[in-house]
Amino acid sequence: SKEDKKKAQDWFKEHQKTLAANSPYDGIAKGKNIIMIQLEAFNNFFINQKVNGQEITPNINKLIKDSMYYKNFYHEAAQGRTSDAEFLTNESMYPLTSGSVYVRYGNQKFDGLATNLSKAGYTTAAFHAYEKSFWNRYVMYQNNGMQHFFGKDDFKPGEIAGWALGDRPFFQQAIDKMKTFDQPFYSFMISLTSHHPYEIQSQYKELNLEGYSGIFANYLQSVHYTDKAIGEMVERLKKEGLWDKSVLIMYGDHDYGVKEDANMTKIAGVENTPLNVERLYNQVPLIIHLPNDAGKGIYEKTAGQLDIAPTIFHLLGMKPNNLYMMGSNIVSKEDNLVVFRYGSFTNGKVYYKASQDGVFSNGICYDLKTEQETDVQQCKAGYDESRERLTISDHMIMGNLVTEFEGKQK
Ligand code: GP9
Repeated sequence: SKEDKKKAQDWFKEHQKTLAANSPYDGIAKGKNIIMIQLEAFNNFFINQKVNGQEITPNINKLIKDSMYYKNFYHEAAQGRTSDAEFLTNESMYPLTSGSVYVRYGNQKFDGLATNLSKAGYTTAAFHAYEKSFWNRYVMYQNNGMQHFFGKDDFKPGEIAGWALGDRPFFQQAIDKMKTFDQPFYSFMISLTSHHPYEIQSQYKELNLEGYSGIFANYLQSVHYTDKAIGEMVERLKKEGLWDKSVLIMYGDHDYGVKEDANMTKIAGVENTPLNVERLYNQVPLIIHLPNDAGKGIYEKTAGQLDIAPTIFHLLGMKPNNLYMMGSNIVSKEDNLVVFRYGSFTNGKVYYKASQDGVFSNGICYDLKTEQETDVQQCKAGYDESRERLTISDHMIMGNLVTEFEGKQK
C-alpha cells in the first residue's frame, strides 16, 4: 500500500544517517580489493578450540590474531540456506519466511555490494565450483552487478573433497582468475567442501577424533580440511602480492544442521544450557583482515550477516546516496540488533527465542548479563523493532521497491 511504501522510504532515510557515522575505520581500506569468502555450514563453536589436543582450525586461528574477529556474530539465514546468506550479506535485506529470494525474486534488482562496487569502478566476480543454476545464482548475479560468474565448468578437474571440487583447488584456481582482473576487484567465493552430510574422503581426515563419531566427527574433519584450504589461500595471496592490497572477509553461511548439543558445548567449552545451545547453534565466525593488520583484535559486539555490506562500504569510505540496505556499519555503531527470520532476535543485552506458534508472550526472553530467563516484556521493544524491520524488508522484496524508489530519484 501507499502507506507501507512511505513507511519504508522514511525508514531508509533515517537509517542512512546512522550509516554515515564516523569511526577511525572510515575509509581505512579506500580503493582496496575486497575478497569475501562465504564458508559452507561453518559455525563458530570450534574456532580457537581444540579436540583431543589438536586445533580444529589452526589456520583460521592464526589469521584471527591479525584480524578483526567478531565472536558474537550470527547467521540470519532461513529456508533459502546458502542463498539466503548470500542475499543477506550482498544485498543487506532479510530472507523471506518461505523459499529463497534468489529463486523467487532473482529477476529483481537490489542495491547491494556488487551493484554499488561495479558502479564505483570495481571488477566484480562470484566463484562457486558447482552448477551455476543452483539457487538460481546465475540469474540473480546477472541482475545484481556481478560482471563475472565462475561456476563448475570454469574450474579444472582437481582433488574432490566432499561433493565436488575441494576447497583447496577451488581457492587456488579462483586466485589464478583474480590475478587477471583489473584492480580494484570484488571477489565473492562460496566454499562447498564442508557441506552436509560432511562425508569427506578418508585421505582428508586428519584429526584424531577418538570419542566422537558419525556425522559430528565428519563435520569436524570437513571444517579442518576447509581451514587448511584457507591457510593455503592466505599464503598464496601473500605470494601474489594481493594481501596488502585487499580486505579479506570471511564468515559462515548457516548452521551445520546437526543437533548434537552435548558435543557442541563440549568443544566450545561452555555449559550445556538451552541459551548456550541456541547461541552456539546460530553463531558463525566473522573475520575481517585489513591491510597492515589494522584493527586486529577480538570484538564482542553483536552483529549479523546483514551488517557486512554496510560495514564494507564504511571501510572503503564509500557513502552511496539513497542506499537501500538494512544492515548497520558495525565498526562505528554502538548497539546493534540481530533479527532472525522467525521472530527471535538479540541485541547483546537480551536474547529472545520465539516460540513455534509465533505468539510473543510464549517466547523466552534471556537476560544476557545473568544468562537467566527474565520477564518476557523485557524483550518487547526489541521484538517490535524486529517485526518492523522484517516487514519493511518483505515489502521491499515483494513489492520490487528498490527499482520503484530508485526510479523516482532519477
Ligand atoms: C550449492 C551450495 C549449497 O551450490 O551452495 O547450498 P545449501 O544446500 O547449503 O543451501
